[in-house]
Parts: sequence; structure tokens; C-alpha cells
Amino acid sequence: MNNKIIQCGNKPLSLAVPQVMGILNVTPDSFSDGGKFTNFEHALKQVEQMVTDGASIIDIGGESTRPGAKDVPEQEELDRVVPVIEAISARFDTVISVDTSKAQVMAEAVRAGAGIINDVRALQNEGCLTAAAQTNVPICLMHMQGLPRTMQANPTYNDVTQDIVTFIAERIEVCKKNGIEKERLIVDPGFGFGKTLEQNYRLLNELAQFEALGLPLLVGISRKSMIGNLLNADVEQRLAGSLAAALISAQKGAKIIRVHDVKATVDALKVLAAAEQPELARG
Ligand code: 9MG
Repeated sequence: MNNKIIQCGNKPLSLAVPQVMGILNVTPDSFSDGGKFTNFEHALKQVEQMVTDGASIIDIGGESTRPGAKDVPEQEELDRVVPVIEAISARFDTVISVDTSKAQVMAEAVRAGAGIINDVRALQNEGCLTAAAQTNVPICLMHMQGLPRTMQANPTYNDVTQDIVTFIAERIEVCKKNGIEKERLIVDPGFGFGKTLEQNYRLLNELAQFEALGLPLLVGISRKSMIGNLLNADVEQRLAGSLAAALISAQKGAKIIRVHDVKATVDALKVLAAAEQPELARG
């Protein structure tokens, strides 16, 4: 059920083996690469590198979701992401994902060529269910407790993994009632979004429980505080921890891994694949 091909607009994407989603933030304030790719040409170069390195999806965000991030007005977000999506769509044969929680941005981004909607608010904002239903692309429903500005204040759960599985199961039902078939959905526990360090690692340990939802699982841990705080490492020193988390996620069933360091992650996943199926190992 989870090893399927998903249709991302006009591009099929096989999830038979875990796919790497490269991150392209077109924001001046993102936590890990903040501001580096706001320049248009620089953004396209970064996409070219990520595609060459083996990313099969590029996730473009125009509003930072890091803890404490400020809201961005709709027109500003549109101005940041739509031209970049149009340019990538014209130049590269890659699946484009739009990281947004705004209905109008979802609609315009898909029109411009996005093949996945990645919503960290799981379509809870006004108009998003309708906007997403009117497209034909897959939608990633991510869990977040609270809002980016305050979410790390005091996250509380009865059972972190089961509470999140239940939340996502409820969102799947809401989607179905609003005309979004289950087959179009991808699920994501939302590492770092309203979770303590211990809750994040419990969730990682128990990731296989998301299989019960019967949908592809997306995981984003790359360079996050759950790596930095555990290792006492600055953002630029989090590669080894991020790779370990990517491999654990893949072993526990993740089909899409959202990362900054595409080449290193692709290499690590190739080693995992060879160890899992030595008969397929080739030089
Ligand atoms: C936009 N964004 C930042 N972190 C993320 C994560 O873990 N998952 C998804 N789907 N999107 C994310």
C-alpha cells in the first residue's frame, strides 16, 4: 500500500524506495539557510545542484516555519514562490512541492507547476481544504502542536506518537469529507513542531506506528534542533546527526526524506538499500 507510485501533477513518483526532497527556502529568515537563496539565479543554481545530487522533489517555501518565525503576508509569499516555481518547472524535470499554509498560494503554486502541496498546518487554515480539493496533486498533512511563534513553550501529550497518529487520522477523515481522496495524502509527524527533545526522539523510535495510517510517510529532521540540542552542535555541524536520523526514518518506513544535504543523504540511503537488498547492489 505504501510502496506505490504517486501522481504529482503530470509527473509520476515511485515510492518503492525512499525519495529525497531537497529544501529550497526563498525566505530571508529560515533557520538553517536563511536568506541564502532569495536571489533568483542563486535559487535556480541550488535546484540544479540538488537535482544532480539525486533529489526527486524540491520543496519551495516562502514563509519560514522555524520556531518564533513571523507571518508573511499572502502577496509577499506569492511573489517569493510563484516565479521560482515557474522557472524551475520550465527548466527541470523534477517534482516541485510548495510549502505553504495559504489557500491562494496553494492554488497559484499548483497553477505554476507545483506537483505536491506541503502544509505544516494540515489544511486547517481558512480555505485550504477547498483550495487543495480543487487541485489534483498529493498533499502532505503535517502535525504541529501550537503555532511556530509559541509552539516550543510547553508541548504536552498523553502519548506523543499515538496522539499524533490520532490527529492525522482525524485530518484524513476531514479531507475525505471535503472531497480529497485518501490516495492523494501523505502524512508527516512534524518533527520539531511543538515537541520537546524527548518527545521528538520517542516519535522517531516509534515511527513505524504511522504505518497503520496506510499512507506514504514524509519525515523532516535535517539540521533541526533535535539534532543540534542532542549533540550541542551549531546548524553547520549537524550533518552526521541528520544522516543518522534519515537512515533511522527510512528503516522505520519513511518514503520521503526532507533534507538540506541532498548528496550525503542520497549516498547514505544507497548504502542502506544495498544492505537491505545485497543482490541489487551495483557499482
Ligand atoms: C516546511 N517544513 C519544515 N519542516 C518540515 C517537516 O518536518 N515536514 C514537512 N512536511 N514540512 C516541513
